[in-house]
Amino acid sequence: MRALVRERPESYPDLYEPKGIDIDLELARHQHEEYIEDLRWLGYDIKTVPADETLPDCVFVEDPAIVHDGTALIVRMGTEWRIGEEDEVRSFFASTHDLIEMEPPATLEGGDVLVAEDCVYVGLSDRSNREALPYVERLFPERAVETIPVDHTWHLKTACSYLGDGTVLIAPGMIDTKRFSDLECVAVPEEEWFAANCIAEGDRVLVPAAAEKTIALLEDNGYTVRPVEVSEFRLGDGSLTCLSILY
Ligand code: CIR
Repeated sequence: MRALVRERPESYPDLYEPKGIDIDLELARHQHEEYIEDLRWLGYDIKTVPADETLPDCVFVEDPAIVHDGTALIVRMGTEWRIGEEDEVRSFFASTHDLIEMEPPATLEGGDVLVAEDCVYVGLSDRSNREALPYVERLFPERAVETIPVDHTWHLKTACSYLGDGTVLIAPGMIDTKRFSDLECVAVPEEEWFAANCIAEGDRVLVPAAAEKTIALLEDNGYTVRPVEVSEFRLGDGSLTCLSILY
């Protein structure tokens, strides 16, 4: 099992400073290093691509590619300031994976793709559109592809994540859970909506450290939980899955 992460650029705070959001770059560096250790604890070998200072959000490497079974789908990002992030990721996978390149008018971001055993759920959001669906079907020929409207948050996986074994963790009220027809939904407490984005591997799960109730909930459900400090990435509208491509 491998995880691709991307170094955090020094320019990361530049997008947020004008909005009055103060990101502590040194703390972000520390949290990113800890996050990498946490992925190792889950069993992942870590691969790293360098940052691009002209792309402040490039640390959120989940979004520019979706990787499955020896193939990397290189997306067209739906966010103008993030276009270009896919180049380094494409170069990384080019020597080891088949590549599928997305053409206009399709747009998709990895945060809108939730992969379960039998079905792939694609969030239709400001970032990802219906024209992207044939690409997802090509990447996952053995699975059904379903859509879920994303109206209340940025990406589908801002509001849910797959825990494995037919279970999805969800933030209540942020997505239509009826769409997960064959999955069991476990809801995080409403005030801990940000904890719906977790990373699970077997019975181990990474959970945002600030989500005390969710940590207790998952422990009660038999998981071994590792709390992860991601405050500086939450300030940039990211969470746990956003910081890696698991493949
Ligand atoms: C963005 O708005 O695109 C970034 N600031 C955050 C991306 C987080 N990625 C994700 O949820 N998959």
